[in-house]
Parts: sequence; structure tokens; C-alpha cells
Amino acid sequence: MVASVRVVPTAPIDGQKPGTSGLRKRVKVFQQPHYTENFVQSIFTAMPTPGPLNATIVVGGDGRYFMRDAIHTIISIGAANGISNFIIGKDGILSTPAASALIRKRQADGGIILTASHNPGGPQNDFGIKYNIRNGGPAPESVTDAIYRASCEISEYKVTQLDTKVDLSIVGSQSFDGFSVEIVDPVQDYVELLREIFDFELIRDFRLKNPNFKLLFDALNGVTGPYGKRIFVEELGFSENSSLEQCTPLEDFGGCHPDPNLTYAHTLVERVNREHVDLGAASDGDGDRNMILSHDWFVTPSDSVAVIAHYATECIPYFKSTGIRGLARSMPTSCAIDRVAKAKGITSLFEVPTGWKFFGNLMDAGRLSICGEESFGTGSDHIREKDGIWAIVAWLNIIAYVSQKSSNFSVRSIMLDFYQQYGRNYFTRYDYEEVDADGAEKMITHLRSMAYLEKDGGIIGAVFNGYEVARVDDFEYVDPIDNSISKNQGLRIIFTDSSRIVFRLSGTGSQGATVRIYIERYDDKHIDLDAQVALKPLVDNALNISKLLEFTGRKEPTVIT
Ligand code: VG1
Ligand code: CO
Repeated sequence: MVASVRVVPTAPIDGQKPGTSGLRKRVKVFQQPHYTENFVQSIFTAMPTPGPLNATIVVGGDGRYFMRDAIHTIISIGAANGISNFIIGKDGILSTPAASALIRKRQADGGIILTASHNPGGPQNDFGIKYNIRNGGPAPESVTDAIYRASCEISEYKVTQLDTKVDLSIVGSQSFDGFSVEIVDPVQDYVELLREIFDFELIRDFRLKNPNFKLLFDALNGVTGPYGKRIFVEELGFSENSSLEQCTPLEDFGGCHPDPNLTYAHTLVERVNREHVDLGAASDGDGDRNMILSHDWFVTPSDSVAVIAHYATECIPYFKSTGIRGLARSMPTSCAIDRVAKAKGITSLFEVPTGWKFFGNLMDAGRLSICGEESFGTGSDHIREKDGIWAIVAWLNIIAYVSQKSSNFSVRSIMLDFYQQYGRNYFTRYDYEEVDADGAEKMITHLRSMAYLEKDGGIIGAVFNGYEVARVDDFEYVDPIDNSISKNQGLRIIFTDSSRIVFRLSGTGSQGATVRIYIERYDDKHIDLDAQVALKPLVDNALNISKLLEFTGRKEPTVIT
């Protein structure tokens, strides 16, 4: 136990409730006196049994502004609460998937990840703190609720007084009075893991046989730069000059929004089109998201996970050996993966609320191998977070495999083949960012009242633009492993042809409210329409039924995916 511990009196601070993925606020909020300290102490207070005494935790983040300060606070408060061993990425750097992998590999008791993911960084922007449990995944709601309760009751926190500051820049072990700190290479263990999962040899071979194949990876100045360089260039042999973009992690992500979608990653999209890139890819600030595209196709994340599931046991060594234990998606994600499950006779198929934390229990129980979210999240049970680089390498592995059998191995041909077999789930998402929180709440209340009306008829049976409403509900999930219940996870309007519209408020924004509308329609006859054209009548229905303009004053979405 640490000798020099000081107790600092404090009082609860409002609003320290973790959202979809940790506590995310403006940096300025975290910098307020006691703010970060209170929350970090609340994590240790609520840490699942046996608690922090003599525990080992992994700490690291996406390199954003304020991360180093937060790491020193975590060491100080953690050691004072009994943590005996901190495993920290060099310079504090760990991508979210690498942190998850490290927690698992080193059998740590948990981890703290410093990131606000795809939210912009820098002094005027966002910071975030997320607690992960010993399986390497985001804490479930029972734990995040306990953290929140602790933050509402806090009256003091403990700090350690150190003679020398921990040096984050030197790989190796450092001993302090009562605890130790181990600084690790953030990339090494992660690369070793991917080497075991994928057929690197096949991809290298493919690259040699197809020297004109162009890969372009954009880290959006986030944490994945060093990972991308190591894997795409050093391991797989792609050219550093032409294949990497924005691969140096910056504290403010170069002023960009490190969110891999068509709006915020537009420089990548433009380069992919201009240079006729065969596989364009990006990941977000903390490296758990991914976007896949080519000069003639954009792969929706819902399709991406379905395609990976389709090919997994044919060509990805990890799944060849484990088989597919089950598949899953978040509720708003399109049902493309359900069709793969059906065709392959996979009965273990789950629809969970938004947020990766809901997949962890299923994986731990051996009932889930591959899963995804429409929000550019794809992953598997190799770790307990979504994994951006994993998804990109999965695509390379699949392309290399397809190229052995056919000369049509472009992203576009792979997608069209997939639709030929399964039909197409057209999908789009409209985001309205930073809308007035009050208006957004009122809109949800309006929609919810329709769900309750269902019992009395309500809009059931009403026809909008030719689509007849079959059902309206508010998604509720009962975890099949621990029976915990999550209510109010999204309003769904489901039509008789299985088309649907889903409404949710974001749980990761830091300012006002973000309204998300998800729209989906299945078609097995016309598979190569433009998605926005195919979905236009449903988009109109969504706007009409929700009265979005009336409640929020917004005419246009901020982002369309
Ligand atoms: C969003 C996405 C969700 C994702 C979450 C965290 O949440 O919709 O699918 O799991 O971000 O991703 P929300 O509540 O804003 O819709 V990340 O890359 O921020 O860890
Ligand atoms: Co992220």
C-alpha cells in the first residue's frame, strides 16, 4: 500500500453519468476543479469486486489533448486506492481495441481508456473517460450505474504524493512506493494478435501478384496511425508513401473531426475517387471504428459486417478454427447479417441495443463470434471492443481470397455478388447534431406516445407513401446471459413489408442533443439503386411522422450516411 496518501475533501458534481461509451464532455468541463478527480475516484469506488486493492489496470488513450493530465490523475488516485500495477501505453497511447487486447492478454482487472472517440479534440473540444472490465470490454450498465451513483455521493478522494512524476516515454518498468508502472509498446501485442487472426501471407501474396492494387488508409490524425503503418506497410508490404494518410496522432486531430464517414472523412473520399483507389479505409480517433470504400463503391457498415460474416470461415484463419459461434448487430443496424445467419444455419443471432458493451456477455458465453453496428463499428470475439484495423485487414483478407477464384475481386463486385445471393438491405442514417435538447426530447415523447397508442390502434394500419404501419414500439432488450433489462433503446416504426424507421437520441454527444434517424428497406429485385433514391419515400415518412422540423427547427441533417 502506498505510504503517502492524502485525502482531499470534495462534493458531488452534477452530470457525471457515463453515456453510450463512457463520460464525454468538453475538455473545459474536465479541467474544472475536482471534476476529473471525482469521476476517477468514483470509478475506483465502484470497481467490481474484489475492487482496486492490489489490482492491475491498463491505462491509455487516443492521444487527445488533456490525456496526459488525466493519466497522471489516474495513477495518483488509483495508487492511493490500492492499485498495485499500472500497464500504460508509451506516451499514453493505446487504441481502444489495443487496450482491450492488452487487458485480456495480461489478465488485468480492468482498464481506463481516455478518449472521446470520434468527437473532435483540443482545448475547445471533447475529452472522455471510459472504464473497461476484466474481459476487456466496456463496463456494463450495472457498473456504469454504480460509477454514477458513487459520483453522486462522493465526499472525498485520495491522492498519492509522488516525489518523481511517472515517465510515460520510456518502455519498461518503474517502481514507486507501493506500486509499479509498466510502460509498453502500444502496437506490438496488437500486431501479434492480428497476425494470428488473419492470413497475412495470403495478403502479401495478393499484393505481389497485383502491384496495381491501391490501398489508402487514413487515420484522420487519430491513434491508429502507428498501427496502420506497422500493419499495412511493415507487415503487409504496402507502400508508405502512397498508402498512408494523416497517420501521425495529433492532440487536436489537426482540427478535424476524426469520424470515418462520408462527411468528415471527405479528404479521403476525394482522394479515393481521384486516384482510383481500390480499397480506401479510415478509422476514428480511438481506432475502434472503420469505413470501407473504393472509387466506385461505398460499403455501409451494416453490409460490411455481413460480408465479413459471409466469408469468415472460408478464408480467415481465426474463424476457420473457431467456426461461427453466433452473429449479432445493434438494433438500428440493417438486417443484412441476419440473412447470412439464416443462409448458413446459424441460429445464435442477436439484436442488442446501441453500444458495444451489449456484445460482451454474449461473447464471454461463447455465443457470439462476429458483430457490428451501423455506426462504422465492426468486430469479433478476438477482443471485447469494436476494431477498426481488424475490419480493414478482414477486407484485405477477403479481397485476396476472392482474387484467387475470380478476376472480379473489386469491392464493388464483392458487394454485387453478395446482393445477388442475399438481396439488398438499403440503409441510411440521418444525424442532426447539436439540436436543442428540449425540442429533441419533445419529439421523442411525441413518437413514444404513438408506441403506447399501438394498443388502441394508433397509427397501426395507416399508410404513408404506400408503406403500411405494422408495428410501433420502443426497443427493449433482455440480456440472455444475465437477464438485465435495458429499456427505451429506440423508437421503431415497422411497416408491413419489414421496412423500418428508427429514432434515437445519441448518448455520446457533449453539446445539446443529437437526433439519429435510421431507415431500412429490403429489396431482392433492384440491387444497384442509389440508396438515397431507394429510401426517399421512407425518409419523407420519417420526417412527417416525427414532425422533426416542427420540434427541432432543422431542415437538413448534419450528416447523411
Ligand atoms: C454512437 C454510435 C454507437 C457507438 C457509440 C460509441 O453512439 O451510434 O453505435 O457504439 O457511438 O462509438 P450514440 O449514442 O451517439 O448513437 V465510439 O467509436 O464513440 O466508442
Ligand atoms: Co471510437
